[in-house]
Amino acid sequence: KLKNYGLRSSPGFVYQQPSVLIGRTDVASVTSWLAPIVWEGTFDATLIDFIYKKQNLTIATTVFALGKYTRFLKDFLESAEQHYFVGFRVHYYLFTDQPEAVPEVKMGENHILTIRKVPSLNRWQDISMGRMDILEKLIENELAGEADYIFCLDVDTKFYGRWSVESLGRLVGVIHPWFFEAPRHLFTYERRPESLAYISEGEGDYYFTGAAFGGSLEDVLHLTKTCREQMNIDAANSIEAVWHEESHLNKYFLYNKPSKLLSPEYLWRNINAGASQIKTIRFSHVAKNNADVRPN
Ligand code: 2GW
Ligand code: MN
Repeated sequence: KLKNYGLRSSPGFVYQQPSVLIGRTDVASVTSWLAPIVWEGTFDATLIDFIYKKQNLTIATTVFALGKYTRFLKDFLESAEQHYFVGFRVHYYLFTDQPEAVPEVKMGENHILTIRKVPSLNRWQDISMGRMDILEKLIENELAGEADYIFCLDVDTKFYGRWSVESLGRLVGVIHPWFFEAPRHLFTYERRPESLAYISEGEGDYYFTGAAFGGSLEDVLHLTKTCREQMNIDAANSIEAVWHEESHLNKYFLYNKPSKLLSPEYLWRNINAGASQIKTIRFSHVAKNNADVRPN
């Protein structure tokens, strides 16, 4: 007679058998340092939800909307409420110079929004790079005991599909939608050795977007602190990396390998453009008229 170790059939509901043999064959779903790369078809949403449900996690999520970028908030927030960590605890921290311009969006169960006023900035590069400093302070001073994971997202974006617990990990990077098929010498890393974001032509793993990254509080604190320090040193040396904090983020990920990577499903470039490997678009940049939203 078989012993059952006092357990009921675990985990107590029926789901498809995971296969040792069958998986995605058109894309890599693991890196050379054995971090998963998340694509449609690599996880069972029902099963992974079940596993994480018991942990009662809170996902802090930051977004910045200064100047004309407040116009993106309505679609960002409304679509997030349709697709982003539905059924899990989410605390959005929205940083803006115009709290009065934040639209009223109905939050789902266990989702809350905190609005923080920040000073307006003239140079857009300072808005983009300044996020690292604000994130560092937020995590350091406020999030301990309040959240378990954090994601930091661009606001000129919209959700179209599920983004949930399958994305959680210690340190999470998202592969940039323009470069996933490119050899590394073509990546838009910072190529001037004078910048601390410098990566030579023969180095690099993937090109990561600055528009979405995350992980545990501890790991993202270290990331934001390091990028902020490196950008300050660059500034003191009168150099600014070609893609600002995105360049420093890529340098950081070269030395601190992400424990999980999200495929370009998690930041696509344009909802109307396709690629055979992209079976579902979860989150995408929205088309923006730069001349219209970028005064300087
Ligand atoms: C204004 C003029 C020009 C560029 C940006 C801005 C601007 C940005 C702004 O007026 N107000 C504002 O709130 N932002 C915030 O910065 C907003 O959250 C936005 O999503 C984020 C990054 O700027 P964005 O979305 O225009 O940059 P992308 O989509 O062209 O960016 C990539 O490269 C950037 C660095 O150059 C960042 O790394 C970004 O995360 C990347 O996606
Ligand atoms: Mn953007």
